[in-house]
Amino acid sequence: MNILPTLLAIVGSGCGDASIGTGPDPADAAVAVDAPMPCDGGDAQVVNAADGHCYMFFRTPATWAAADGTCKQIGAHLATSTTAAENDVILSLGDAALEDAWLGASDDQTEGTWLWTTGETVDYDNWRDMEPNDNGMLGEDCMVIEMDNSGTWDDRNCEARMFSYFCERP
Ligand SMILES: [Ca+2]
Ligand SMILES: [Ca+2]
Ligand SMILES: [Ca+2]
Repeated sequence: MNILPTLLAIVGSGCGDASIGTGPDPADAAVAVDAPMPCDGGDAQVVNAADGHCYMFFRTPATWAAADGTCKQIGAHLATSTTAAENDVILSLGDAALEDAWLGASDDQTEGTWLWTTGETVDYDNWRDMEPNDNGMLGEDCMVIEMDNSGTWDDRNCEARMFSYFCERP
């Protein structure tokens, strides 16, 4: 169920859809040079109608650093959730059965100071009660969105467990 059905445009969950219209016609190719990159990475995708950002959901679990690297390889970054509306868009793309997924924020540099990897400030926040808590001997410096808990956030150890993740491309 989409939370914001009128704001979202699901653009498909597979690759190589011939209906997208990126055929080899030379005239089309000339027009496509300056066109934005198609929103077609990962296992599922959504375009935020509010700003055109493309979000891609990767189901295969990875460490936070590996997920960050995968996003960068495709010209994206781990998703940054800077408004409640954006958090809903990201949540709508996820899978509650997978529980948690990485977002692109960390307090690895300075404990307790959360930074988005893009340099955006963490003004809007959606931490669950009592989080972030830097739990455990090794601490917790990487952010997940709780897909099974209305999209609240928690800090998790960046390497002890692997999670699914969201990439975002402006
Ligand atoms: Ca964002
Ligand atoms: Ca921490
Ligand atoms: Ca925590």
